Amino acid sequence: MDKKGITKQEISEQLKKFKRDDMTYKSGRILGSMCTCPYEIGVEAYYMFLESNLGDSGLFEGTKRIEKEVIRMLGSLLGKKDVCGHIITGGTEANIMAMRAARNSSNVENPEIIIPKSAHFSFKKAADMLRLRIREADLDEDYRVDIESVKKLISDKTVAIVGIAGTTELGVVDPIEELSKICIENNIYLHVDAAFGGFSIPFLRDKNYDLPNFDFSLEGVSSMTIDPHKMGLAPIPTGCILFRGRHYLKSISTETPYLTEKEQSTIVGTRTGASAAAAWALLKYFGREGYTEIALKCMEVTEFLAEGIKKSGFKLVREPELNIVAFKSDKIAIKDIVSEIEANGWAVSVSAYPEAIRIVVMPHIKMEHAREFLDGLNEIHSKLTSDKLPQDNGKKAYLKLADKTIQGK
Ligand code: 0PR
Repeated sequence: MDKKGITKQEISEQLKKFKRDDMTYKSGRILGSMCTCPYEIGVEAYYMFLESNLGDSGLFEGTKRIEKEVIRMLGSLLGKKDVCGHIITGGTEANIMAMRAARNSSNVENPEIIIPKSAHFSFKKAADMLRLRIREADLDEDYRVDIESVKKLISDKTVAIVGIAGTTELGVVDPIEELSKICIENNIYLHVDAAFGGFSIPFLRDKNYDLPNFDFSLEGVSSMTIDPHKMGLAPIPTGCILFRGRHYLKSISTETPYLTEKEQSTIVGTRTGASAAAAWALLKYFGREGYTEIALKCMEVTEFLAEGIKKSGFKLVREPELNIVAFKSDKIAIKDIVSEIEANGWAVSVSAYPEAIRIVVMPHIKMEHAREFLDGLNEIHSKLTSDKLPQDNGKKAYLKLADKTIQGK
């Protein structure tokens, strides 16, 4: 640290320099992220509650009430008004809390959890911290968890089964109804990771999208992760864990003798109340109708991208179920496609299983971005395979080249 401080203006100038090297969601160029531009009203609410600490909530009774209201609103969105839970840092903390509750309320030696092969890596972190053995269930041909594989892995050491409502890599929804039945029959804790899908599946179901039930209305579901900082448009960090009953929270609580509250169930101690305020503001502002519109727009762009990708000569891994499109090629290596896409200024990500280029169609990706991306993709396909482009795409590619030349002058 320097001995003397610098001026506000110098600070601002220096920070701007750092910021220049960051990508922005607004540019529409970030295609591989589950986060997006935090919506204005959420940011304003966040600022209002910057000093509020839910880790010592007796000092912040108002924020505590906000958190309770958010939990109730998200509970009712996910099939049960009287759930309990917390606004936390994100999906990772939520999944760790859920696995901890499952383990602590089971009292089993050498506990095991059954997770789909498609589960987010946060379960590996949880297993490592909590000393749980992971049993990975296979996926079916649609990349959903295979129910027979789950059944085979159940033993007297199983403390939890995990289902995913919107997988990280492909946005697929597991058959939670079947998992719920299995968990009821075998008296096993069921956690549903809806970090990504929680803020879109209910709305798309309202609009008759063919998506299965996945929430607390299924009796076997013990807990759910839902992340307002993904499709909820909240600033980072805003995650949420919901439990069916208070006893689960109790099973992971620690005594906190000198605080205004005598016990704490979250992993994080000092915990911002700003996230809860942002989530509250957004839920109230958008309401069910507003979020439905957002989810539908994302699906519209997703479907447009999926069709365009098929026409460009690349192959979809599967038809998108939520707003993620994954594609590959039989002829070209993924890394070669990615480096061309990156050279065009886009940031995509690559899924591990199956290996494919993955586009998460978040609200910052508009039709115009999708169009520009597809134009580039057509060119990439023709360049890497030397296949002829269809007539109209060829024209667009030519116009784009001409445009570049003019700009270069
Ligand atoms: N559960 C699911 C289903 C997820 O997809 C994720 C994150 C998590 C849990 C963990 O959530 P947190 O990251 O909030 O702890 N999925 C994204 C991923 O790993 C997160 C992400 C977000 C990645 C933004 C990149 C990025 O730019 O792919």
